[in-house]
Amino acid sequence: MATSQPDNPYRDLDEQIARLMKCQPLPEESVKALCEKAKEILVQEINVQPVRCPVTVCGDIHGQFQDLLELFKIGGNSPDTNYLFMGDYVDRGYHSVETVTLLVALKVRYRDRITILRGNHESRQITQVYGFYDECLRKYGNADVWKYFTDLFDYLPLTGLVEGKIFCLHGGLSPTLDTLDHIRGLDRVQEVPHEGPMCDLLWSDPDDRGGWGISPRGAGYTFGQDISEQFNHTNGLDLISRAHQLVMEGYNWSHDQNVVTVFSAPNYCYRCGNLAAIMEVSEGMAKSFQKFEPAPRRGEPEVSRRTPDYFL
Ligand SMILES: [Mn+2]
Repeated sequence: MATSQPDNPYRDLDEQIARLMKCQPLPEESVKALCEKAKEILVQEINVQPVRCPVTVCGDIHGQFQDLLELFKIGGNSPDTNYLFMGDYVDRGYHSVETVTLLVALKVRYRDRITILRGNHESRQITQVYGFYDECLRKYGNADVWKYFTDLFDYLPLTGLVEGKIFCLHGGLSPTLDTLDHIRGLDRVQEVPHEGPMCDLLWSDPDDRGGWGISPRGAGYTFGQDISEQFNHTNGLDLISRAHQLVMEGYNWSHDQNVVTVFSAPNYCYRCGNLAAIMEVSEGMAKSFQKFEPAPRRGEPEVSRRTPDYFL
């Protein structure tokens, strides 16, 4: 009897990942199957998904696929490096399809090595305005792939918790959520609502003013240092790590180091001139930041894109 190599049960998925790493979209049927598998995994995760260190925490990507490859060059490849992504994979950039497909494929392949949270752009309504819907139509000729992904987005966890100490989420705090247990109790499997606790987690921003404020974005709130300090104290946290805002150096401490903003899309929208960053959390929970510049681009149009209105 001939000895044969045992079949790699992940052969197809590994081939898909290799293809995606070359920025080639998958066939529609593969995306459908991938989203079904991802849904089975994500439904088992909870609203405050526990994450172990060491882990590298990343902010907005926004379809900047070449810059995501640059991120992996700086931070290490998945699964050699554990990753926690804080949302906003799609919209704005030219490669939302390849970006979100790759991250979802990595999640399916290495579920314990990568955590993908929901951002305010992982939404049916927002993606119809800011690019992902149009990109799906352009690349697939119909909206099915957009529907597979936006149905999957409903299952993404809202927040992650690194070793019980670093609370990670896309936007910020909510006046209706005092404790992590409140967040654990939310029913998250739905489109991002226009208001309320789930909306706030994905839309809010820290502010220099104390207390709660009206957000200029039209969704979520602004919250002051007093709010962050109280939340961290109540929940035994060291730090709130969040994304959602362009910061020119790629990361930015605020609220006396109770809050850090991490933004991982360099030269955002191919025009903002900012650095990107990732936050590495070591085995001993030490934090260090790696900054990076945009990947060199070839053959992509140097057009000016609409400036994101809600950053103003
Ligand atoms: Mn955002």
